[in-house]
Amino acid sequence: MQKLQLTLAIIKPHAVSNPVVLSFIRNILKNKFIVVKTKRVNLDTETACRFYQEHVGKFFYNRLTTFMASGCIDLHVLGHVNAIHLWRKILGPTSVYKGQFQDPYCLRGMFGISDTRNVAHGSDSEDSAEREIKFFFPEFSFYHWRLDDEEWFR
Ligand code: RTP
Ligand code: MG
Repeated sequence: MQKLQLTLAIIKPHAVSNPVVLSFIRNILKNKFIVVKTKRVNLDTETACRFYQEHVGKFFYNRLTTFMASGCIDLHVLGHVNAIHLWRKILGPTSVYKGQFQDPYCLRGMFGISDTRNVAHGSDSEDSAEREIKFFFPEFSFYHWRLDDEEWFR
């Protein structure tokens, strides 16, 4: 049995508000992952600050949390045997500038505007994915999802 790994993808406000970019991203999600859950929200700054708690004190914390509360974001729980790595590979490096040189076809390289407006977020480990999915989808049952894993690969 192959275990289905889950990750949280967050499409940032500037990408959600651009129909061309959004439809490009949605096609990737649909073709490469099992899209388990999707929700569009407009965060308040306090919630954005709680979500990005690990970055408190860093120089980009205020601009990141303010930006994430500046418009709608799309939240996606994505499933794939290698979901965390695959989504982060598709995203590319945090730095848009690096992305443009290292992998011009990564999402951040193609559609990133700055290191804050870098298109999307991806969980960086299984622990982060579980914490982040629970943060936005408190009702989500990992237990039942795991029991169903095998079904997807028959
Ligand atoms: P993410 O969490 O968004 O998937 O991005 P990441 O793992 O590649 O990067 P991380 O270090 O977790 O940073 C979270 C978000 O903070 C902004 N950031 N700006 N040098 C900078 O200006 C800088 N470093 C980080 C980015 O928007 C990044 O997505
Ligand atoms: Mg990160």
